[in-house]
Amino acid sequence: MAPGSGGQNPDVATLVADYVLARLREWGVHRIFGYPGDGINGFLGALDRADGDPELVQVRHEEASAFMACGHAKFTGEVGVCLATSGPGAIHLLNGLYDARLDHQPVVAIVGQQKRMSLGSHYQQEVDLPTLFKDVSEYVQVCMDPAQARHLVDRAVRIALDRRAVTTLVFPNDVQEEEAVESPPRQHGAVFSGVGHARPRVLPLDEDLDRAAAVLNEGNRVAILVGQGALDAADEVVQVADVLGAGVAKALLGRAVLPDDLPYVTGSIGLLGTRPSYELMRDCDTLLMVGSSFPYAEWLPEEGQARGVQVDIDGRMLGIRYPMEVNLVGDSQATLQALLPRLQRKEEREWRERIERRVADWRRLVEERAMLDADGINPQRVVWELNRCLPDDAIVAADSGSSTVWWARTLRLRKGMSASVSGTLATMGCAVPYAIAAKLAHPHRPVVAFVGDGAFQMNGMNELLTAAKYRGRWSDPRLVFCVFNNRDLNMVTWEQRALAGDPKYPASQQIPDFPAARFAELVGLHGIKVDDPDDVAGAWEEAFSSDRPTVLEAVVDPEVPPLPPHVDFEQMTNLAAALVKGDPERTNVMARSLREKLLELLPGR
Ligand SMILES: Cc1ncc(C[n+]2csc(CCOP(=O)(O)OP(=O)(O)O)c2C)c(N)n1
Ligand SMILES: [Mg+2]
Repeated sequence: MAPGSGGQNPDVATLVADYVLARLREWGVHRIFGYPGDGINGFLGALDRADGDPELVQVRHEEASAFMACGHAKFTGEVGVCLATSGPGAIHLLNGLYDARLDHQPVVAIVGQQKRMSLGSHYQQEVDLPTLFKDVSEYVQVCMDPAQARHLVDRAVRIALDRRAVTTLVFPNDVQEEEAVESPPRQHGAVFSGVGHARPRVLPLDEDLDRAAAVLNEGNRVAILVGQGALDAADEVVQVADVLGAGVAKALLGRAVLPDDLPYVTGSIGLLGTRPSYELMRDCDTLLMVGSSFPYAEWLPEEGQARGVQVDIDGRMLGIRYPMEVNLVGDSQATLQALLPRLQRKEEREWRERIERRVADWRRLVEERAMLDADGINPQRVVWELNRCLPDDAIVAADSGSSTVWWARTLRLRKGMSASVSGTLATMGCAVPYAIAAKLAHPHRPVVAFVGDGAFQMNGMNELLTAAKYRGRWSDPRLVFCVFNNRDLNMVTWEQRALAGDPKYPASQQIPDFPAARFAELVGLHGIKVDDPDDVAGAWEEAFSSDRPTVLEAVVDPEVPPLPPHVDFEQMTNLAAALVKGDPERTNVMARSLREKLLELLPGR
């Protein structure tokens, strides 16, 4: 349907809302995640008339629609669009929009508003939306005139894509239902915008590439850190790592850049990361950072220890984590391609071999830790068994909690897989909506979500209803929500112990033992509950061969420590203090933490 053709019914005049949808369609938007309200009645009517293009995906809570828009962007590279009514609906969007903003995802939010004539009167559901959305949005505008709609849509989508940012359009409900103006009158003040955005190829200047190459060539022990900005530069990262004899660590959002089976890939970095990543940064003399804004400086080399080169498409993100010697604004792929002919192959391979030995040793340790018994199931075992049967083209999303640690550390990604988390906002509640958005976008790929029981109770269980609502369209039903039932807000419990030196505080930490698998059955999905480690492998097989989306509820031991890869003296002292102060689980905590650490000290390590 051409913009403004008035939908399917020729008797219905083209309204502003119809026009906006048609314009979004021209921009390639075919799915909008949203929830109704009379503030967007005009859009609901228009969506009905649009007859499924764009389709409305109806969620349980507006926050989920923003998470889904963000997840759609993360797993497709396209702009994600969400829709909410005025006042409360708009407010509910915010956390999901901040998730997109902080992880640099292109998302457009469309929100309703009261009629123009009521604004400023303390009217019902009247909220100052431009002010409310100002911080989260790169661009926020209210459509006060039908003639504005065209350039507002064009700018909102283009800015979202170009800046990889959130943009927000506010439509008073009377404007939505006014007759559309496709082409503004040819008079002073009118603007005539167009559709289309092409990603540029951004390359640093030759002299800066030369400087970068000199730093990398002069180094003896090169470490590479990749983030999501390197997702389309996998081959180039491999080649650069090979020439430089370097190891490659991955920030959380860059986990899918390289598979975990390459011998020099040290895996995730940071508190949730691996020991070889920690050692890579500790021992390197040169750091090449590509497409990452990994925030924690204490996991990077010490200032002065290494010379640095950074590549980022966004110049604002350069030199803010480590004082780099050469800061290159550029596409990761094009920039690495341009660097490669300037790099000299390092003939001395001792550094690379050292990294590979550490990686191999770490992988054995991860398996051994996963196989340790526990009270209930060791959560690492759940992920280890998944490694054995995870289909090739799987998409794996994780929530925020201790399961993020197992996702980051124990889950082994192979070529062709995709993965994401709420990397920078680190918000709870993202995994289930991300997974649903991924399945809608890639119905033939298997999708797995790691969800803590706290996150499941917070919002995940509600969105199971959304999965149940749409499951009929998936001929490949492989969508598995793995719920880690530990009756605890475990990540924070451990943070209290190791960072604050406080014992577990049951009033804030313990949560109800909720029957997630039974709940899944109740809403028409498949539910599997496992509490015996020997049943985990079979449970995964069953989940992947089920005829419908499945909740795999694993009853796991909350006292298995999500230990950081390197425990410093202060963390140990804090943990000891927490236990002395009377942690209700001190016996188990002691036992499990010691065993995990002792494994590292076994002869041969
Ligand atoms: C919206 C939000 N609220 C609170 C937090 C702080 N927080 C981070 S992890 C966590 C615990 C999550 O518990 P659960 O989902 O059960 O996972 P677990 O750590 O137990 O595996 C909390 C409360 C957060 N990151 N996001
Ligand atoms: Mg929990």
